[in-house]
Amino acid sequence: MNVVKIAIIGAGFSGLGAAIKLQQNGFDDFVILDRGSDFGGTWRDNTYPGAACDVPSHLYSYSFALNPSWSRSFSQQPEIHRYINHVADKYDLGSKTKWNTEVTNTAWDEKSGQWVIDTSNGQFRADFMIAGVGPLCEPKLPDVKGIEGFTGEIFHSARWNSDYDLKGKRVAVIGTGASAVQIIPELAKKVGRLDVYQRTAPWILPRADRPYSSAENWAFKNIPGYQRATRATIYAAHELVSFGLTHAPNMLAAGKIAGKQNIAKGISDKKLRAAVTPNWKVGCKRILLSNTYYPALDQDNVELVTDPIKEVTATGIVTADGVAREVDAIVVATGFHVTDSPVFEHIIGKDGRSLAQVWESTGMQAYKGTTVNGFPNMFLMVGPSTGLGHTSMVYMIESQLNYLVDYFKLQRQYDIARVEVRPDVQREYNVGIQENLKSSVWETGGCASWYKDAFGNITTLWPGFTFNYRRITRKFDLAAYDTSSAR
Ligand code: N01
Repeated sequence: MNVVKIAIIGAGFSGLGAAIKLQQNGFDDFVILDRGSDFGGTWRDNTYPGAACDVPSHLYSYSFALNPSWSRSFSQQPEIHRYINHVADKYDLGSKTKWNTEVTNTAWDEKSGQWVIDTSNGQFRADFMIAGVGPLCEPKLPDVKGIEGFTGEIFHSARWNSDYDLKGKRVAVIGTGASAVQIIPELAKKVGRLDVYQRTAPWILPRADRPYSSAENWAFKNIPGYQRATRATIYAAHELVSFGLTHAPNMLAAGKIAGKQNIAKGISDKKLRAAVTPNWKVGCKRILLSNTYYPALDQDNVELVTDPIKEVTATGIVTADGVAREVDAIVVATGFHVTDSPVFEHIIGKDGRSLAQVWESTGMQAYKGTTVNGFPNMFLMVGPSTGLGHTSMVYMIESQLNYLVDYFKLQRQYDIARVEVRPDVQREYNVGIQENLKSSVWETGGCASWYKDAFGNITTLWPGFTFNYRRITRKFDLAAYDTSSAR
């Protein structure tokens, strides 16, 4: 039996960040549990061709571990993965991590005041549990008739099979979201034929990506404050744009014009231009960035299929118009279980009910995206209503880490054994979140998206400026919690 004070589940940006901050503040009795074999989380798992971040490198990194050597303004997956591992090495966190350790169940044990964590590598007990599993980690497969009977190669974008050579093959990509628009231009270069199955056209704006020159990297490294100033400028621009695109009509109109110009620039065929023009407001779903997606669709070996998929056969895909397209491989880029993640079924609270059961009737709810009534001593990283469409999640993660570390300082000071957010506080907080979302484009933009749950509520996104989230997480507000110090 492994007993620790704090168990951190997940070795991605959240889990690693939590470990570093705890360690820096003198909390060394923790373990990180991860099902993989190195750091990176989503940036380890998403190895599809073209994988890159839509947030500029200087902002999409820890404020306490700046990297002056980013090779591009928007980093690609291998570089972000290397960065995360470099940071983990710097803080020597490999030795605190149990690899290939899949968490299968976690349950609060009121008697011992501990979380009991079952893994593929034995059982752990911890006084506190930090769940940094990531909201976009459980691949979602499309509910399409016959898909299990396909005899060719088939895999999800987040489980890329790099052993399968797609060169010269007939390939279908299902989906046109953030992952697909990065994959499609890369596949179009090498496959024989590419069928792109679009259910809803996305808005795509130009991507201002470029390599950094050695002079710029020299300046980031050697000129005091230059990298921080660059980061602050990017942060401010993203805050304004993100708020504008989600709330201000003028910005929405400007976004639509820019999106249409991007289509006109990338596609020569009028019918194809019409087919990729969305019929919902910019920003309602995640805005995508690409300079290569539209030109790829315009290639002779690529076909955009807009008729709905009727079924998958052993050898291909049949659409509602009766056309059958035979393929060697299908890439499923259909996103993730976010509001219905199977992870929620394996977190069991004080009355024996899982997070999935508790949220079945209310949708995802937490206090400050972090603590949940009924689940004492548990902290969710990137929990409900903390996601973002247009700026860096690392900023939100660091805000949550402030909140967590402040809690552990209080815990040490007052010897707190049990902490549980009060139900009234959590309820009121979530009413406020929903109120703030009402005027946002995510509500009013006329689209369906993974931002919404089965009730049609947006329980994934933070509704305002991110500095407001930073403000409310600066200090751990003990008054919002029931606590006890007697073990
Ligand atoms: O997934 P998605 P994703 N038949 O859910 C379609 C982050 N991310 O992996 O729009 C046919 O966005 C679905 O169609 P529709 C980022 O936060 C970031 O692409 O629902 N199609 C949609 O086109 C992002 O938002 C980066 O009508 C079906 C697509 O599949 C999140 O991850 C890169 C279907 C799913 O799109 C998820 O992105 C990658 C069906 N049955 C990911 N079911 C960067 O930073 C679904 N679809 C760049």
